[in-house]
Amino acid sequence: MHDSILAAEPTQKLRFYQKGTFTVGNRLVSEPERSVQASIDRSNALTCGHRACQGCGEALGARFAIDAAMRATGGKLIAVNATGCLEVFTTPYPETSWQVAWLHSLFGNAAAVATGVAAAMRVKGHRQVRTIAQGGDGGTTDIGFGCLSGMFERNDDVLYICYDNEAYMNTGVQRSSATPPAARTATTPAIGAEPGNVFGTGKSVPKIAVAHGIPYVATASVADLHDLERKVIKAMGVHGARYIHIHVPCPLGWGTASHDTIRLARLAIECGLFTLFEAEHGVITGRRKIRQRVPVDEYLRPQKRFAHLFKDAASEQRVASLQALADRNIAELGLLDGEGGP
Ligand SMILES: Cc1ncc(C[n+]2csc(CCOP(=O)(O)OP(=O)(O)O)c2C)c(N)n1
Ligand code: SF4
Repeated sequence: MHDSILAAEPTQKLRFYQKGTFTVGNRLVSEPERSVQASIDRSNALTCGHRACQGCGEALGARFAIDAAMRATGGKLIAVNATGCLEVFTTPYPETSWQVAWLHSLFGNAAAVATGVAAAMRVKGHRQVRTIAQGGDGGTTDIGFGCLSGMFERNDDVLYICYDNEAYMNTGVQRSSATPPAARTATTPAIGAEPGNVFGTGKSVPKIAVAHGIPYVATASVADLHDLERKVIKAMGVHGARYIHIHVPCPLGWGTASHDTIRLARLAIECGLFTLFEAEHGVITGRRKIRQRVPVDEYLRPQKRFAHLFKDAASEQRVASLQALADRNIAELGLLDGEGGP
């Protein structure tokens, strides 16, 4: 299963409409190409009964990611989880929704704790037991960033997964360094001459991970769960430091309908504000081209965090600035048909 998925990438012949959940699409592809979730043998590492909001992209992304990692490692997996929504909604004491060996670290040290777990497994001779660290964008791009960079720089044998919902959701939607410009959060209110998050701030941790030259970096999205599984399986086939950054819409923090999670994740990609790429040892080796380009306002309008951008004509310039950001992303990776690159 594992090898055949790898052999099938990246040119699996599926139509666009099949790319959402893959529950229907799965029946249309050959057995070896079906997703991990399509198998009755899936591990259900994150099982039912957790307390995520309806339509939580993070819960969906984590279930697919960890099940794929369980498949790739034959269940020999330890997951270290930073503080945040994923930790809180899965483990209200004394309950747990995890069916995988799972540790809660502090908010900012998941990468360091995972490094210790991986070293302990090595020293004890359990080399087949693999380690994952996971956390939200606040835990990853802000408070845990030093530990993460250390883990990359030492090339520790850990896959770190960031679930990027673009703010500190668990504590009431505060801005992180992954919050997009203009977005309203509790700490970037929609008031004043430049409402919402400030333009020209923030950072791209996927790009920073690439700059560390680690064996594998990928971005992924709940818009394409098959691609997400493929990237996790690929990452688990490699040793050393690996990083996957998954875009996960958050209905509560974004002010969106729970049934719109996948649609918004897809629009983020199709407008160019979130890009899908892979890199190995510091070199970009793959990117997902845009299939049906849309202007950024199609993605922004359904979200209450951007509602102030559509109240008056004076905000048009700010939407144009976001469009310019998307255009830059698209140009940087050559995401339109006919453009070159890997
Ligand atoms: C050192 C420390 N500071 C602050 C907190 C409070 N805290 C818990 S979860 C959280 C936000 C988590 O945000 P993020 O990492 O983006 O994950 P999300 O909840 O959005 O998935 C904060 C600030 C903490 N637990 N520890
Ligand atoms: S606040 Fe957002 S990330 Fe947290 S459980 Fe709800 S939808 Fe998921």
